[in-house]
Amino acid sequence: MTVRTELTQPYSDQKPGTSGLRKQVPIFQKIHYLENFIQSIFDSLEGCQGQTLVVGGDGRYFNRPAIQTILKMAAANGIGRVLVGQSGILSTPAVSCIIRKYKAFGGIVLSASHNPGGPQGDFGVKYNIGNGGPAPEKVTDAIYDRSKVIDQYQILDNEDIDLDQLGTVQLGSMTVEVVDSVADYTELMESLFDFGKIKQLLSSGKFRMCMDSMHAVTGPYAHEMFEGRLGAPAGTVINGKPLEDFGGGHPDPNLVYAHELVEIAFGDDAVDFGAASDGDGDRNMILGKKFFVTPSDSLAVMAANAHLIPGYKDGLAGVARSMPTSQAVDRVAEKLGLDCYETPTGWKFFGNLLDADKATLCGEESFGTSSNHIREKDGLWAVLFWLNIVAERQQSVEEIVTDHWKTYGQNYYSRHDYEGVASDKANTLMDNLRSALPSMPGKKLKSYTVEYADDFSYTDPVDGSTSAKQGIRIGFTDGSRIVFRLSGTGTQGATVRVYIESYEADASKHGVDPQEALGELVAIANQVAQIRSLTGMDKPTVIT
Ligand code: VG1
Ligand code: CO
Repeated sequence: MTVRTELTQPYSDQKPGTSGLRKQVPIFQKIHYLENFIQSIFDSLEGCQGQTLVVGGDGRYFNRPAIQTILKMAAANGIGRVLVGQSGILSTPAVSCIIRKYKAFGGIVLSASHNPGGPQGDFGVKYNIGNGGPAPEKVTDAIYDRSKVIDQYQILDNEDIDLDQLGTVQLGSMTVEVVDSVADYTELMESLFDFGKIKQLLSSGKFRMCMDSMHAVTGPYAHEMFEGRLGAPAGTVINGKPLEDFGGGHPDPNLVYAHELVEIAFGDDAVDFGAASDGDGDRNMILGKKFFVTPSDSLAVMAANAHLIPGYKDGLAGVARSMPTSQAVDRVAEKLGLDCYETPTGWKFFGNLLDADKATLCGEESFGTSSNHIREKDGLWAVLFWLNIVAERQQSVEEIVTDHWKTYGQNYYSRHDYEGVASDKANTLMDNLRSALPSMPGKKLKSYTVEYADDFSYTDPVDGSTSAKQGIRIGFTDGSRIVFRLSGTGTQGATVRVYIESYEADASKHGVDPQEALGELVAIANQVAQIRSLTGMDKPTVIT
């Protein structure tokens, strides 16, 4: 077995986005494309020689060959040991869990999350650091800088290893341990939640749930957890077999793409509780019987009820949300006397707050919530959190949420996505907004008055690093907001995201359709950003 040095030429488009490098599969299959990026990671890591890495992915097309390449390159680059999930499968939260549990140096997650998979679908590579979380910007910037000048990479000439067989094999001087994909993660969940109580609920015969794994990575985890340990009847988990193309679906847990679950939770014989997770298992959607929980509300309800959960019974250090996420959790924090942090979009910005114990719970409007148990968002954790709340309170999901609104008021919230917009048009839209910002404060737009208008800039309270241009915010005197930003996870053209929020304290006005409640603000968003004329679209492609 010899280490081979391959000469290569740099690609100019390997800048990681909101969550790693995401490209269409044929791009990753271009000569040396994957290898260049992986070598750029190794070249940017100081002190990784002899250390342990964790490697796994969501099982999508190209997962297996990519893992074989990464293992041979890790061995050639002097990595001491790699823990790889059986059959190449590890959910994003499981990678984070395993990095932390075994004190690994870092990990490589192979996923394009909620983007479709298959030979013409998307693939992605993300590097996570030793705390188990996505690499911060200074690391991803270093990787990108390296990728622009890379001229060679190292790889071991060796046969592929058997990823399906649990156990240890040698790859040159590096040890590869093929580990059980679900065991460590399941053990962590059992340490946080009252499995006994949840089991009573799920096996009582009086409470029916449906978990839609969308043919993505959480299938094996969900089968083991809900039908295995928690006594839910077989069939509780649907679409539980991970497929390379997710069965042709779009593994994004929202009301549009998780339509099978939506029919089960909103149909004539509706279940009491529905949940879905995304391609790599870090997102979640929570449904009650004919009731949708807005992700921003989900975070707020979790914060308000955390004391009911064994893992959080001693209280929270603080909470954090991404800037576009609704301010529902801020109201809970205020009442409970907790610090509340506002970060840019992307889980990497929560890492320092969690490490410094400034925040315990974090969340994003994009169906992502998690806590300090790992350093990624965590789909099944959120499902268990909700089940534990339901088991404790013995109330329905709808009752829990409407009670919450009575106490804290309701933050009406919606996100409108305009996908597949030409990049120059999307940039013009943002530039126009930016230049209009100084003239906005004090302006009257329909019945609203602008209080502030800015481009969000974040200074990390722990390491002092700043991240500018993180989204345009227009805030109104009554607390309503409109936020505009461009997606950093897409692979074709640009996606304009518009986030709209208003606050309603009066309980008699709660529970209205958000599109109706937010109608005037939506019209204002269209007007100030000239969305129709610039994108040529008269309505969003996805509304969540
Ligand atoms: C989107 C979401 C963001 C999330 C990111 C990664 O990013 O808005 O909240 O953290 O996806 O999630 P963007 O830049 O497209 O808006 V995942 O589950 O794709 O890793
Ligand atoms: Co994801």
